[in-house]
Order: sequence, then C-alpha cells, then structure tokens
Amino acid sequence: MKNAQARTTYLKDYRPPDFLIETTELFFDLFEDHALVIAKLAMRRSTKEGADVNADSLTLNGGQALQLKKLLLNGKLLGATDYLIDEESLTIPDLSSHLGGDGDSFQLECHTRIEPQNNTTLEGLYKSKRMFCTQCEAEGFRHITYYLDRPDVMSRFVTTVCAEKARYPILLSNGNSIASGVSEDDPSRHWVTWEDPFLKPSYLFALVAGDLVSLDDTFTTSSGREIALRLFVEEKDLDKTAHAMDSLKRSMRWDEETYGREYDLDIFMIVAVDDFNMGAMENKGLNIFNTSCVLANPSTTTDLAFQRVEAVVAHEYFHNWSGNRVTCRDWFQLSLKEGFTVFRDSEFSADMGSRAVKRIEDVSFLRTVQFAEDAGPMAHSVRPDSYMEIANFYTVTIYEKGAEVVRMISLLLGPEKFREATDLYFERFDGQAVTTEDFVRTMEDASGVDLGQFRRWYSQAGTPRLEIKGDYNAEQQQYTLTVQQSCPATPGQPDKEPLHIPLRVGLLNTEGEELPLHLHGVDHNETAGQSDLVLNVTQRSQQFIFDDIASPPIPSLLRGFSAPVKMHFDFSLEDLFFLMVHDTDGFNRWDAAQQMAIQVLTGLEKNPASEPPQLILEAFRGVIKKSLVADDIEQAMTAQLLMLPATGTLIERADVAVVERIHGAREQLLNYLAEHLQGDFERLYEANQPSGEFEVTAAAMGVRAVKNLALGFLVRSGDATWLEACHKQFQTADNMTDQLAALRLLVNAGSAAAQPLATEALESFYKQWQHEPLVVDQWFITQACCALPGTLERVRALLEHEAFDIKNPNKVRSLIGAFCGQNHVNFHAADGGGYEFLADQALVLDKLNPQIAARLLTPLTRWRKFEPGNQALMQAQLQRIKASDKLSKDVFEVVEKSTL
Ligand code: B3K
Ligand code: ZN
Repeated sequence: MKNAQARTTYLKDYRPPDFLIETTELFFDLFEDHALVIAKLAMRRSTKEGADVNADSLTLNGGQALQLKKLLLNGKLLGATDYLIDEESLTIPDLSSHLGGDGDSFQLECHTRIEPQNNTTLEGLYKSKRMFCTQCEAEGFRHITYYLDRPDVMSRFVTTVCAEKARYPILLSNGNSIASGVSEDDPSRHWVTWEDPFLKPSYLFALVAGDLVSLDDTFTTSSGREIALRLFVEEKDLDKTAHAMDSLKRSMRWDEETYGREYDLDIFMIVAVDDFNMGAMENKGLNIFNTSCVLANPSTTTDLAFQRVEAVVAHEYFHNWSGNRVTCRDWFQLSLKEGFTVFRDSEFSADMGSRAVKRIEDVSFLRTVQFAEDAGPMAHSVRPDSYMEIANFYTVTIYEKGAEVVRMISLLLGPEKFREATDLYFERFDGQAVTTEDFVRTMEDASGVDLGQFRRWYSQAGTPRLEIKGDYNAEQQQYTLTVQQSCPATPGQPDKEPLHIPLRVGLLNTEGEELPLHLHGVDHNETAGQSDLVLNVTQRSQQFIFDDIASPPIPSLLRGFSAPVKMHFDFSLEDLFFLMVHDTDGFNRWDAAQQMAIQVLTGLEKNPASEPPQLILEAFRGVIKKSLVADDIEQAMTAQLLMLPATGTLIERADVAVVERIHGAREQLLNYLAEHLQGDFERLYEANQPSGEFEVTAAAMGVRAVKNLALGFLVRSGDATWLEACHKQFQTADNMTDQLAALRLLVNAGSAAAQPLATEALESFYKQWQHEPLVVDQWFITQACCALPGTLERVRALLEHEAFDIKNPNKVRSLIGAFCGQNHVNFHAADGGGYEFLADQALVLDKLNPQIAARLLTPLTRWRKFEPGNQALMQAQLQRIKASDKLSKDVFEVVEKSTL
C-alpha cells in the first residue's frame, strides 16, 4: 500500500497503560528558529487491573518532527543502542537493565528540539503570526515531546516558559503562575513557571507566548471565592472582548445554578489566536480560541457571530467539569465529553434567549449536516468502534448526535432525577478518565430508569426512521397511533436492532385545543390531565391507544424533536397549516411550516409549471399579521417561520438530489412569495426598523432578522425602490448584521440594475474592512456563496487575492469551504468543475495542514445523494486524490472510506 501509515485502531483492543506519569515538569526555551523542550517525567508502573506488571518495554508516543537531543533515565544518559525511534514512537526495550532499586518508579528526562515556526499543521506547538501557541487535542502533545499521549494517563504539570522579553512579554501555561525571573545567561530573556494542581491528560496542556494585552475581570463563586478572569488579545482587538467576558461570567453563574458546578482554579484565562484548526480548545485554566469565536463588537460582528461567541465561550468553560475534571478513557469515548458539553451549552443558550428558536437552530443543523453524515460513507456511531485518524472523528455525530442522546436521557429521567444523576456522575468520577458506559450506568444508578435498550444509541450508527399512522375509531372513542421504526444499514452495520425512542406527543381537537391524554392500559390517574406525553417506542412496530377521544384529532408528533429521527406521518397541507397555527409546542409549529414548504417545493420540483397552492400564501400572511402585533422578543420566531428550508436541508431529504431542480424550485417559490406578498413584506420591513440605541439582546437580534428577511423578499420583487433601499442600508448601516445582509442581497440580486451596485459595494466593503481579518472572512464567504453563474471563476481568482492565505484555516473555510459546502448549485455544476476545484485545493492543503484538508473533503464524500452523472464525477475526484503519493492519514482515511 502506498499510504502505509494508515493503520486502524479498534476499541476492542483497548488496554490500560502499563506505566503512569505522576508528575510532568516541562521547560520550554523559545527562539525564532527553533524551540528546546525538556520534559522530566516521574513515572511508575501501574498496578491497575489490566496493566502488565511485568512489562519491561516502555513505548512513548512522539511525532516525526521531534529531534531527540538527549535521553536520561534516572539521571543516566542513554546511548543510541538503548532505545529505538520510529516515525511515531520511542521505545526503551529493556527498561529493567537500566533501573536499580525496586524499578517500579523512575525518572525519564527527554530533551527535544522542534521548529514551531515551520509547523503548518497547527497541532502541537506552532506560531500564529507573532505568537507561540499550542493545540494538543487529540494527539498534538506528541509533537512537542515524547510522552504517554493518551487521555487515561493523567499527570500533575509544572511548566516553565522562557523567551525574549521584548517580543514575548506574556508567557502562559495551565494553572497558577508560581515564579518568574530573568534568564541568568541572557538578560533579554525572561521566564515564568506555572503549576497546575489538577491531574490532567496531555491533551489539555497549553502554552502561549506573545505580545498581548488583556481585558481583566473577576468572578465571585457561589462559595465566595474570587476568580481572576483574563482575556488575552492583540492590542488592536481589545475593543472586541467585552461580549466574551460577559458570556464567560454568565456561563460560570449558569453552571453553578444548573449543575452545581463551581470553577476550581484561582484564575481562568482565554487567549485569542488567528490561526486555529477549529473553534476553540478547553485546556485547563487556559482556553485557546480562534479569534472568530471570541472577538465581537457591533460594527464588525454579525448577530449570528455574537451568538456563536456566547455559545463557544460557554462550551469551553463547561468542559472544565464535563471533560477536564471528568475526562475520557480513550478517544472512542469522545462523545462522553463532547455530546454532554454540547447539550450543556445548548441548554445555556436556550436559557439566555428563546428556547424554541434555539431548538429550531440546533435541529436544522442536525438534519442538514448530521443526517447527511449518517447517510454517507463516513457514518459512525456516537461511540465509534474504530478509526484511522482520530482527528477525523470530531464530527457532528460525536458532537450533535451525542448531545441529542444526552437530551433523550434527560427527557427519560426528568429534570430532578437528571440533576441528581449528573451530581452523582461528577462526584463518582472526579479526577478520572471514564467511558460513555460509566456515564449511562450512573444515569441509571441515580434514577432507577432502565437504559438497557437505550444504550444502542451509542453503538448503532444511522438515522432511525419512524413511520407513524393514526386511526380514529368513533365507536370506541379511541385514537390509535401505530409506530414503526427502522434504520438503514451503515458501513459495517448491515442489520440494526430497534432503539428505545422517546416520542413526545400531544393531540389537538379541531378547535385547536389540547386533549387530555389517557393511554389505554395505563392507570388513568397516572396521566390524568396531561396533554403532553412521552411514549416509549421500543419495538419495531408498536401501537399506542388513547381513550376518551370524542372526535378525530390532529396529532402533534415528536414534540421538541424528542429524538434524532426522521419521522413520517401522512399530514395533508391543511393539517400542517392547522398545526402551524395551533400547536402549543413552538418547535412543532415551526416544523409544520417547514413540512408545508417541503410539500410545496416537492410539487414545484416535479412540475415547475404549476402554481404553488394558495395555502402557502395564507400561511405566510398569517405569520406576518401576527408578527406586526407581537413583541420584539417574538420576532426571532417570526424569522424562523418565514424561512424556507435551506437548499442543503432539501438535498439531505431527497432520495436522489437534482440540485438544479431543488434550487430552481426554491427560487421559484421565493419569487412567488415576493410577488404576491409585497405589501405584507413592506409593512414588515417598516415595522422592524431600529428604534433607539443599537443592542445585542435576543429581542433586538430578532427584529433585525425579520427586517433583513423582509428586505430580501422586497429586493426579489424587482422593484427599483427596494434595490435602492438595500443599497442605502449597505451604505448607512451602523452594524455588521445590517451591512452584510444588504451586501449579500446586492451580490445575489443578479439583475442588470443590481450588478454595478454589487461590484461597487464589494469594493468599498473591502476597503472599509481590510484591516479586520474576521470581516474580510465574511467578504470571502459572501462572494463564495453567490448562487449566480460564474462564481467558481470568481472564487479561483480570489485565491490570488492579497487577503487570502491558504495557511490560515479561517480563510480556507471562508473561501473554499463556503463554496464547496454551501454553494450547492455552483459546486454541483454538471461539468464537475466544482469537484475538480475541491480536489485540487485539498491536495495542496494536505501538504500543509492535513486536518483542514480532510475536513474540506466532506462535500465530496456525500456523493451517494446525487444523480449518477454527478456521482461519477465526484468519485473520479476522490479516486484521483487516492492515487496521489504520500497522503496524510487524515485524507487517506476519508478517500479510502469514500471510494468504491
Ligand atoms: N475539544 C476541542 C476540539 C479539539 C479538536 C481537535 N482536532 C474543542 C471543543 O470541542 O470544545
Ligand atoms: Zn467540546
């Protein structure tokens, strides 16, 4: 095999470590052309069950970029014949021959040289602009020094960082700073020592050195301890730190109130860096953030980005307990911390804004992205069985489906028992590295709820399907729901077992009133008066009979999206309209609107010459009318109700997606609505003009969302006044949400009148914001997502733009990622140009940053969804990549699993 490095790791092969590292003392000497790292490891044999007490060979993980300078065992220098080094490890084969005494404890001292300034992978120690920083999860620490780089080896870290004082006045690591001074042999250099009192695995290690300023604040915990909070940024960004600090303090309070979790160290630090592979990282006491997930102010940041900053700050903070204090035994357990923490941050966001809207956003994302993953060649369970490259498993399945699984557990237990269970979990496993099985067992132990069958959610991949039928029996006054579940085969799992699916339901009468639910065969006192029940679907086919139903009801099914499944019920357009108006469940009102739109769109796809049904106009009119008399706080929901399902969502739902047809039908319906509801949209636009000071509250964001949505329909109407109004909004907006919304509309308008305005607006926008990299990212995204013809050429040209940098992941995601992942109609163009472009870029990137290269390929792995012609073109590009030499493990795994 050409790519011999592609070895598979299996969960079934897990064995506890034979050796442990009690303390880890690190010394970093940072220079412009290299760094020296000394690691002093106090090690001992493990006596834990499963460890081999007679093991005499010690293997440490270590990457190719490490240059070993010196290795000492108990202070004695080892010679070149005493150890073996290969591309991935260092082994001392005859440990006992070097050890005196009992040989159970020893000190290993390792001196390595690395070159952070040349590290473009952005894992391990690297440079982002003029700053040194680290990224160690999952397996980055092994690129800093030789180590037992696995999460079940937890150690106490003491870290000294030494660098030139003028260039790097700030030197940070985990924990508390305990000493500092000036270098004895070079007074231009200084050092700081940090000590982290908590045991942690190496993936939570962090180091930062740079010329940074900080926003400082404090937080007093519920037990009265004062915590220093410091948010480090480049000086020019200090005016963009307030929102993250505010979000941090709200997260800290929320975790105390909701989970009883207090912060533990005396200081909590966040550092913003430009070059980062993902959103942020929860290193103990020293979170490192992509600038895009921490910096925010109204003139440069959209409302969406404000919300993302709040969510990511919360997510990383919550990891301090769900991830750091209780961590993962091995990387197959990744969802133990990620699924749980996404659930926690999602509940936090729901509490900070509108619960129904947050649920809608989460479910839209899950349906579009995770369902697609589940249906593709990379499908895996929430607890996978194997991987080649763990970096490829930071997926929407591990994160978002994992969060849905925890959400179902919380629903099955109920709020009180769930809280008791999480208390027990944190108490039982504090300071340990555990498994998802430990989590589930604790949920059972604390609540008495049997999760035996439920466990399959962790081991079985694929999106389950629920086929539901309703039957009314007038004579018996009974309504019966027949529920059938199935799950399509996924790679390596041809046969699926039935899952335990919590199905939340209600029944509405024709007046739109909720009916009290009496389940047949269940003591009526148990459910008396309840109009909302969770049905336990556990069999392949099951019936639920409701007694005392006086007339045929309309069911409200899968309320709040109580399980991550695809549900089908044969609703008429009228039923959906009824549910959209009357359902008491906000999520289901929105979902009914979506299903309505999907029915209409499906009709248009089949028959583009047909006229959309009147009911869709009535539905939109009803929403607008209600919005005009509603409070500002309701407007975020209005915006959701007026949005058609995204093209990506429609593609995922299709059996065979013909992208042009899907896009065409969607455009047709949007134009139809714009034409027939112009007066309504005008009133909506006028009613949602800003009043008073700019605010970033949930209510103000909702108002802006509705205004810009209305403006979009008005620009579509073709009326020159509205094109002008849009241009004016672009020129005069005092905030990025409004400015960017207007720019996007101008760029996509496509009419002869719009084109010069769009060109001029793009130029002036760049001029205005060229010194703000995050705004320039938005400028790239706007152009990359333009649905008009000719976009691929524009994207190719932008690769040469002075602001584009292929080594910066944010730029890659904004230009290449946005085009391939969001611009469906252009990416899937029949000539295959989009596919070839992606393959070209992925091959270039693989040499620089394999993690980003592999992630970029995701749209090609979705080939199964498309027409045979597109499938073949997508396959051809995957094959071309597979045939190239020296692929990274990351890209190799993706193409190997995605090709036929
Ligand atoms: N735990 C990190 C993700 C690390 C990804 C490494 N490839 C961020 C997070 O989920 O909070
Ligand atoms: Zn996380």
